[in-house]
Amino acid sequence: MKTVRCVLLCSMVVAPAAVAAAAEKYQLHTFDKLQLSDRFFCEGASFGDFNNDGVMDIVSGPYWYAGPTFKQRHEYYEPKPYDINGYSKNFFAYAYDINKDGWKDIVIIGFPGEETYWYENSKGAERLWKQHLILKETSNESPDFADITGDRVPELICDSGGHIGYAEIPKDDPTQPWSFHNITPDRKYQRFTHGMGYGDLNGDGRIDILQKEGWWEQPADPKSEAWPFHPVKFTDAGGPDACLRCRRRWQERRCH
Ligand SMILES: [Ca+2]
Ligand SMILES: [Ca+2]
Ligand SMILES: [Ca+2]
Ligand SMILES: [Ca+2]
Repeated sequence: MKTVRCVLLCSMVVAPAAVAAAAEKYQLHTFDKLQLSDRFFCEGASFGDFNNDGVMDIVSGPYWYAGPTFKQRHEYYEPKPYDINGYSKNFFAYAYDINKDGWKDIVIIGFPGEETYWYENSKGAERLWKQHLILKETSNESPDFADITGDRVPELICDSGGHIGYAEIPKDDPTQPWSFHNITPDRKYQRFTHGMGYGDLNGDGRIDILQKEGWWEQPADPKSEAWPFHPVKFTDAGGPDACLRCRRRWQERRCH
């Protein structure tokens, strides 16, 4: 009991000094909250300079909001709000100049397993942006739009047709659907497959793809359909497609 009392007393004495030291070392940063809309249009949002004024704007759902106030919104596709108790068809947004005309376009990955489109910037004209199909099936719940081939141009990274792979922007005509390159055999990956990431896991300068049960090593030619697989048990979360995010839901048998 004496030992316990001593520890408690010491803690009481030391704690104020420790707090003071932490206060000197760390600074509290605060953020302003800005509500763009009171309707449900999308799961994700992003940012980019869509009117070329040098100020970042926000894209959220069917609108982009002009910075720095983000009060003026512009439709770039027909707005359609969704039931907040369900899901939208707009899961991820990215800003990138797909057709290299100097104006940032918008890539929208829809509901898992469905189409991905890009919207061609109207270059200042107040009208809906032209929609172009990228891929008919973008599966996995963690797709991404990032450069994995090392040419500083992003690819759509996802599952499609049961494989993991990527789709590049067509060099000759980006308005045409993009080709999907498999990097894995058909392992029946499906729309709600969870957990996919990328990074250079072996330090050879080439970006690899990882998932729950291992990682796929990018070979010298990324278009090879046989990226070597290295099994690693990154997690023992239950279920064939489970990730930590929905481990609890899986245990409750409510996960996909
Ligand atoms: Ca802007
Ligand atoms: Ca463009
Ligand atoms: Ca690339
Ligand atoms: Ca690598």
